Amino acid sequence: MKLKLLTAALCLTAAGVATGSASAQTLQATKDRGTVRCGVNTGLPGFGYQKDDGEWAGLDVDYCRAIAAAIFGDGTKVVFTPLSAVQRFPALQNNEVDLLARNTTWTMSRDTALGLDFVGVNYYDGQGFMVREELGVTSALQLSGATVCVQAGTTTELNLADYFRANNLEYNPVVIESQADVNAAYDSGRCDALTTDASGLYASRLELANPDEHIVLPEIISKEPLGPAVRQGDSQWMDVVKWVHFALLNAEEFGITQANVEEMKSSDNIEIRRLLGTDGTFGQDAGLPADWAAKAIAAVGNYGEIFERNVGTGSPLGIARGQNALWTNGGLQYAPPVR
Ligand SMILES: N[C@@H](CCC(=O)N[C@@H](CS)C(=O)NCC(=O)O)C(=O)O
Repeated sequence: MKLKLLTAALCLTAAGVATGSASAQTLQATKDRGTVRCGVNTGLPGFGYQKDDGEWAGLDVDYCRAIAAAIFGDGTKVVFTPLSAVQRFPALQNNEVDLLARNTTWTMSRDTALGLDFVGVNYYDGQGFMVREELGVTSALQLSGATVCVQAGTTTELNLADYFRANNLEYNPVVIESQADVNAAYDSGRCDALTTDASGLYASRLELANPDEHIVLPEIISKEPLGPAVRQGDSQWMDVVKWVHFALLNAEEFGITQANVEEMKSSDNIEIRRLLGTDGTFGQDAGLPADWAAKAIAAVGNYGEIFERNVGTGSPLGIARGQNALWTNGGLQYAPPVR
């Protein structure tokens, strides 16, 4: 038990330690190299995973491609580095990747003690539980005495401890480094429950032998705002990653899609023309080509298109927009203007 807690503490605080500021040259280094180095999940369907043909896919993966397209006009100029939960922060701190787009929760300790900067939230999530339906449990509060499978080095592991302690429930955590092994342990019956981000539960369920035999319990026990992160101390690079995120959201708000982005460049709406680079010098001011946003949208579509394709109701994960709807549709996704 002590050892397991130590793993989590290491991951959240001292791992990799290089918490100082980044050399403020990531954009130039990226241009010189000709590729963006993106730290992604080792294999989380819908977010970051390799398809059967080896091609990377997922919502986070599309963010990497959008950034490459904004810089190079070409969304294929990305080197993907798969990282486990424990590996991800040292990889970013040690300059092995230029950003993390890896279902990573924005927390205060990661933003401060770990020397990272989060650029925004590309998926509002929360932690949940999955159990076998035959267990007859309908609430997480009935899990007293349960054995719970959880991945090491995650906020998940820490929230689990908080939740059971706060509710005076006993539990036995089974802490495992790789999510594939977490899923396998749960599937083999080693644990009564599996806990992770709700998005991850949908993905994990797909990988079980009989997905229909498992239910997700109603409690969401934490806030998990997931988003891209960069090294602290390089505001120019942070701006690039941040504004690509905002561009994808603004594109959805303005009805700019992968299919119509070219014609939208001559829209009567000046806000659209500013975003697409046919009015003003917004791209150049960020160290990017004038058509940075147009290229990003042409490569992967707007935020809504990215969401639907990878995790939406028409995808195998079947997730509703919910909190990830635009603010104009009652959701939380909101981007500042290109002005
Ligand atoms: N959002 C949480 C959890 C992130 C996380 O690593 N989740 C697991 C479960 S969904 C995962 O992606 N595992 C895949 C892997 O490490 O291969 C965090 O940032 O700590």
